[in-house]
Amino acid sequence: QEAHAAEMERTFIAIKPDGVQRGLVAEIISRFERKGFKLVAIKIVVPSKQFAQKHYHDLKERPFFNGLCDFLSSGPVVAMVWEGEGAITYGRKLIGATDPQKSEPGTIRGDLAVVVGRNIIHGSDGPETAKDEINLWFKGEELVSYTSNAEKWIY
Ligand code: RTP
Repeated sequence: QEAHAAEMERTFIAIKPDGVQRGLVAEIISRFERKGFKLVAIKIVVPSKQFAQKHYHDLKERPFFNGLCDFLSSGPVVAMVWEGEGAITYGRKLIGATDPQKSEPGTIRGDLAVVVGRNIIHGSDGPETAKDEINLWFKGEELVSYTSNAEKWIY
């Protein structure tokens, strides 16, 4: 039981300030929940600019880095960890392409966002970043292991 939970794939998902301000928290959580992923951590925080810079450190050479960090630290962010088979890759699929003009209808960004600078959600892009981002945003004890009965029916 415990070992199984420890091996299960986890991804870091954040609803950015625009998603929170627009009242899309429940809509976004619902999509991950209905898919069959398991919510193992959640909190609402206003990240400092320094924290945003840490989160986006891979993008520090990009021209939009400063504006992006200002934006992420401009208001409340809902930080979450979702668990399940393929949670990282499929989470990205649920989210859709980075630029909402290119994300398919049916995806979170395709259905709910319009421009790349206000694309409402973040999701880890691979196993290494998922681990780093979960460690950056959460303490170990904030992750909750529990058995979901639904796992008997949804894989
Ligand atoms: P995310 O990490 O937020 O899920 O986004 P991503 O991997 O799909 O895209 P990435 O290239 O890592 O960019 C991270 C975030 O930077 C903002 N961005 N702005 N041209 C621009 O103004 C621009 N390009 C990217 C977006 O908010 C993107 O999600």
